[in-house]
Order: sequence, then C-alpha cells, then structure tokens
Amino acid sequence: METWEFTVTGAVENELTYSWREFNDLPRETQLQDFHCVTGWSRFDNEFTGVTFPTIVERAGVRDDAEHVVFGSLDGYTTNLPLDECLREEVLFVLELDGQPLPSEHGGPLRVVTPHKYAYKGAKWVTSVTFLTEPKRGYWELRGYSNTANPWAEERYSSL
Ligand SMILES: Nc1nc2c(c(=O)[nH]1)N[C@H]1C(S)=C(S)[C@@H](COP(=O)(O)O)O[C@H]1N2
Ligand SMILES: [Mo]
Repeated sequence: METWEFTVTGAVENELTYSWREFNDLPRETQLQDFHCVTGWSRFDNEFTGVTFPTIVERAGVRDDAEHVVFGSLDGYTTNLPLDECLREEVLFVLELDGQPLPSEHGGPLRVVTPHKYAYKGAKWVTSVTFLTEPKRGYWELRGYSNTANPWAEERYSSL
C-alpha cells in the first residue's frame, strides 16, 4: 500500500494522483448491487462500499471533448466504456465488500463495478482511469466480447 497509486489522466482539467491514504479520504457510499458475468452466472445483493465515478469526475473536471474512458489495472487488464455510461452513481470504485476490505481475488484493494454492464467492464486491481476523445477497446473488447455489454439485451459477443 506504500507504493499503490491511482491516476486520473487524459482529457481532464486536472490530472490527479492519489496515494492509498488520499484515496481512502474521498467520500464513500455503500450500495447493494447485482453482478452479472458474461459466461452466464450472476451474484445478487453484493454490499459494495466505495467512491462513485462522478465523485472522481467532479475532482478531475472532464474536458468538453472527453467522450470515452479506459480503465487500467495492475495485471495489465484494460476495459473501456463511453463517458456517459460511467457518469452514474452505481459505477463505483469499490474498497469494501460486505463491510470488509475487498479481497485481492476479487480485485482488492480497489476495483470497479458496473451493475448495468457485464462484469468484464469492472476492472479489478484498478489503478488508472484515462479519459479519451475517441473510443478505444480494452482487453476483452478486442477479443470478441461485446463492446457495449448490456446484460438486459444479452450483448455478450461482438460481431467483429
Ligand atoms: N484486472 C482485471 N479485472 C477483471 C478481470 C481480469 O482478468 N483482470 N476479469 C473480468 C471478468 S471477465 C469478470 S467476470 C470479473 C470477475 O470478478 P470476480 O473475480 O470478483 O468474480 O472481473 C473482471 N475484471
Ligand atoms: Mo467474466
């Protein structure tokens, strides 16, 4: 945790870097959320505590031409979403699951959850958020999984 750093870069007014302690000082909230994996399983009523995506955006100030977001993780994983799909209270940077620090196998110390999208849109071990002026695909989006990933429409695969 001494070397952990979270960065907010790209098409923003203020690029930000948070240490672990600084990130933990951000306002947090607790939400009950469902979690849908593209392979067919779901886990319901997860109690997640964390910092909302809009909270980060308020502090960074996105530029007018920002349209897209790429999340980056310590394992090299990336995933992408349009900015408007991120500007939702339920897009959460999760610090705790069921009131306990998020276990590392589930992406601790910090992961993203996206209940309105399949779970591959939620980067585990997340350490960067980059705002872009044009779309860019992440790890699974480049390998045949749906770029849009709406579970209610069962958007599982892309027709590349
Ligand atoms: N950094 C990172 N995040 C990731 C992945 C990954 O391989 N690396 N896999 C994704 C996929 S496909 C799913 S289904 C969920 C799984 O989350 P869980 O391990 O908490 O069930 O994490 C997502 N986030
Ligand atoms: Mo998955």
